Amino acid sequence: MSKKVKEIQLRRPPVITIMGHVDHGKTSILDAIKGSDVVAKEAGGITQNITAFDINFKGRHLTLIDTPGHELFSNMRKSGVLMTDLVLLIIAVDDGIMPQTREVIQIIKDNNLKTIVVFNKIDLPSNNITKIKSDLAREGILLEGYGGDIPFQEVSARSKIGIDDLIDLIFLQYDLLEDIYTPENTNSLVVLESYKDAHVGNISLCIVQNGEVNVGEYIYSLQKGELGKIRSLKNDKMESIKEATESAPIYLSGQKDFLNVGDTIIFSKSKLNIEPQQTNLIEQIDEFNEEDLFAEKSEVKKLSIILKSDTVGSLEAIVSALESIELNNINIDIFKKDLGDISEEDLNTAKDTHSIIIGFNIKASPRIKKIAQSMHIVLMIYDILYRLVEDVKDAAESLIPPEYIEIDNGRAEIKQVITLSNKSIVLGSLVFEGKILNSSKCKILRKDEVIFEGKITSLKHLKNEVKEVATGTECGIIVSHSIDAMEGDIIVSYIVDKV
Ligand SMILES: Nc1nc2c(ncn2[C@@H]2O[C@H](COP(=O)(O)OP(=O)(O)OP(=O)(O)O)[C@@H](O)[C@H]2O)c(=O)[nH]1
Ligand SMILES: [Mg+2]
Repeated sequence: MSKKVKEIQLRRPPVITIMGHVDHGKTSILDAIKGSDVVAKEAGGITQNITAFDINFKGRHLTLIDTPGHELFSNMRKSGVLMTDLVLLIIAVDDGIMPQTREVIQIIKDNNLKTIVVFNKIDLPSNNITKIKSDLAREGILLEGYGGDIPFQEVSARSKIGIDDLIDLIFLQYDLLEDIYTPENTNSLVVLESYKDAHVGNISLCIVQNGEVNVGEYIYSLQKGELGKIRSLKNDKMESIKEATESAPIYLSGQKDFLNVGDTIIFSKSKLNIEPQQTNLIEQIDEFNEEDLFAEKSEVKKLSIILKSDTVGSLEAIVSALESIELNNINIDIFKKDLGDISEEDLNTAKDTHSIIIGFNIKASPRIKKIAQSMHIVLMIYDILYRLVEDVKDAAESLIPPEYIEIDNGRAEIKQVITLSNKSIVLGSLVFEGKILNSSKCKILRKDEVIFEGKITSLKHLKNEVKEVATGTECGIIVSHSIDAMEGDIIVSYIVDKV
């Protein structure tokens, strides 16, 4: 056996990340490879989480990482390539190069990643592969036969055409790689996603980078120092395992703190001395500022939010989406962000800080909902991220005070100022434009200068109180408070309306 062949056989399994624009069929390709049906179980049919699976094909293992294609999840896409050997860039042939295709191409270029372009949905009649290939060349992705050496495969995830050829191509390309990534630290994991389970506590989806990880070993992060001992390990099928080897996707628990996405975790049978370097991503509570409570009175209004989510990755995606909402004079303030279901403590914080509570892929028990109702706290819970973002935007917009404009009804010229025995002043006037409306707002102008602003409290025509008086008609007008009007002044009757 040649040295090269032997070396390849000793290599860890390839880690492959599936990327591309929303709905181009990433999860369907994963399903076709796995023979499962993940897509059918996804809320709204879109992927909102990073997932990883161990695939056994003709006796060889490979790890597949599925990433979301929706524009809101760019952080997750970046963490999806942390440990990748090869990216599958999925392009639906009926759609071509789209914004997130370009985003992925940028990630590929920035990280100098090996790539296989996968043209999906070739079962569809509208098929632009030739054009897409030249479009890709313009984006700097030069395919084999198009001036470059980037391989490609045509598939239909739906009809399962080209799937086995794709897996063969993945192994072929991986075996051709000169160097495969080996981190400096021995015995390490990389964190793809973290979440909190009500029973188990902190759980993280990790890929084993180096070494064999075992239950009971100490774990450390460079950011947080010692994190405790591994209590349990599960494989991608959620079965308990005792150990896992390189490239394996595993669910790790036992860590006393949650692990940041992208963190490198070091594991060791014996205790190590690693001091923490960084503060948490999830701040428990921002510094409390009394003035914040009164921010509503100032020019800038504030929508204060307590955010609860299922995973660190989705929390990051929501925070960056909410931070990018730009509204004049409205400040969206995430007062607290955390993992897990809504608790009584969240309700108390919401009450103290005048916040609303927004949840993503988490629950509020009937008891919590009832308490929230009695405390008049708004709870909004979602399982589709872009709907959450739209609703927060609407909620923030509802804080913007409407703008008002004045609409003139008509104008009259004062012909005579009469003081009655009860000291009321009647302005005998002639309407020369539009209508004067009883009970409307009014202004009195003298040479275009406003000398009075108030309301018409009485409008008479031939001694009768009337609702309105039209152009060319004489009338008697009494206004809301005493004025020093003169013959020749102009009365403007107007209403105020929202823009
Ligand atoms: N005709 C056809 N439809 C496909 C094929 N592959 C996927 N689809 C359909 O395309 C839609 C999107 O597929 P997904 O696999 O959810 O796409 P995705 O890229 O994972 O989407 P996100 O994760 O939300 O970015 C679904 O309705 C699939 O049934 C294919 O080969 N042919
Ligand atoms: Mg998907």
